[in-house]
Amino acid sequence: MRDLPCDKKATKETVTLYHNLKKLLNKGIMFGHQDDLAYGVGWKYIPGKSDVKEVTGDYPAVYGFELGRIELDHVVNIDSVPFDSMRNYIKTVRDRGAVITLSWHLNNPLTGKTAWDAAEGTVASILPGGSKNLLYKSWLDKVAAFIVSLKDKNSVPIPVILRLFHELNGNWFWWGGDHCTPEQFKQLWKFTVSYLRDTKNIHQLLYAYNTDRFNSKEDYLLKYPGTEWTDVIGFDIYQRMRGEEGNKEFLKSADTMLTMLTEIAQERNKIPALTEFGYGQVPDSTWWTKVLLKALDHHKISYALTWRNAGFSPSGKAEFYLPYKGQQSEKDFVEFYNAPNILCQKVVTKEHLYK
Ligand code: BMA
Repeated sequence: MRDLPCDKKATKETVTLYHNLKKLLNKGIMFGHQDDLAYGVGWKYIPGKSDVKEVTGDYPAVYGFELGRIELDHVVNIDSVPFDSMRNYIKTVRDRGAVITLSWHLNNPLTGKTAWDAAEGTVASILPGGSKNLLYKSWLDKVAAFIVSLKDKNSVPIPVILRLFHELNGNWFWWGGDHCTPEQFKQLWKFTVSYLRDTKNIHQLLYAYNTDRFNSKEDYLLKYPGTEWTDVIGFDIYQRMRGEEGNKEFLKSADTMLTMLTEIAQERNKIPALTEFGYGQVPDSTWWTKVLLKALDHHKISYALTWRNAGFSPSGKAEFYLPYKGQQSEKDFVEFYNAPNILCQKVVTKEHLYK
């Protein structure tokens, strides 16, 4: 039988991307960055600019964008990126032959507050028969409309990896952890995929299931909706502890989880990825090669996506995960970039992932 994504009617380009992502597992790990083209540390909305490009001379191979607030009809997302600009970035990176993944910090449909408002009963309320099911469907309609508007220069739908209900085993989001049963989560997953795929007839999506840190394969799979409902599987991990001890802990944890993840992926014919990671402010000048690369480089995963370079807020708070010009880990990041199995745009463009 032909190996197809979980959408059996996926467009030709989506199926091609799916096969090429698998093929590329033997070549290396694509490097990704959230909101790479929109802003970085000290700048916003400068055409062509990217912190990855500033430091390495090359763009990432994977770009993450975020849908949060689309459900409210806002013109800008949760991180102030206009959806119209996002659409253009996505077209640009498709032209470059790079990979696109979308996340969605959707508000809590039961309380109207943010994604972090983990009110009990939210998941149950949006399942069919629940009081907020209609509202949830109207939100999915808005996501669907945005996705359908993603077309390349030949008007062909752009394939996108949709990373739904991320960090699903953590307790911080309303869909996470103890806030619903495994059964409810699986129902929510299947309902959402089926609504986008079968009701809205969208066929340009690959679906990514992703947890936060996990302890065992059983733990990882507790809420797994099944082979026929996912294409990419991954997890998110952040280094929270600084210094040597923090480095050791991160390396060991990431390495152990990547081993489990790649085994699960092999057993289920899925594409493994490190769907989100970071070490806030990268306060270590050799973290990229001495810690991250050591955790990653012997694992066959599709990509590793680092979170957004939001920069410094007026109050002096900083959020960034990648070096910018002059940041202490800049040189080491270039070394990381030069590692033979770390792939950025120059390599990936030549791979023709959509052809
Ligand atoms: C979080 C932080 C927030 C951001 C949110 C949604 O991890 O980066 O600043 O608003 O993701 O992208």
